[in-house]
Amino acid sequence: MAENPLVSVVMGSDSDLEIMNETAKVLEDFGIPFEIDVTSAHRSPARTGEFARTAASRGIKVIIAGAGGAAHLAGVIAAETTLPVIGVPIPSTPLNGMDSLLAIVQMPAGIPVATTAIGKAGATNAGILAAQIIGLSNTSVAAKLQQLKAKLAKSVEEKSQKLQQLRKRS
Ligand code: RP5
Repeated sequence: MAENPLVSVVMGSDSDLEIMNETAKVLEDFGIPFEIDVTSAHRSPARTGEFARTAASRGIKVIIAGAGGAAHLAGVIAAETTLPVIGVPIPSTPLNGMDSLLAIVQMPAGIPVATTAIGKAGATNAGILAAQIIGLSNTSVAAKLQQLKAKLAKSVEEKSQKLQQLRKRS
């Protein structure tokens, strides 16, 4: 665990870890110190409330919360802090994450939660979005974000060339 984390990654259960590890990988790549833990809106409401109320005073700048099912974790955290909160819908129930997506995205006016896509893509994007927020005041992270854009564009160029070569051969 990083000494002075800037981002806090929490999830409703340890069964969410496989997906939330995608967020951790992104933050590691960006060199952003983060903490990662389990806390549940329903099973440990007191722990979750305490976490949300004290996060800003501990130096946290962004909170990422992944949860599945009736996924209230990101919302109840957002209710208790003025830090930006990003919610990741986890596909952990027979409804495959549609339940989590709607629970996270349909926040009432006044309590915003930035909601990502369901599953691993969403967990990756939560890490990048947190990096974009940190990057507003951190030139090293901002430079890495530019590198990521360049890398993504290059990968499309390569895919395009590969496809044209395949078409020439057929
Ligand atoms: C949610 O319930 C968690 O975020 C998890 O996605 C889901 C199932 O949790 P477990 O029963 O595996 O602990 O609160």
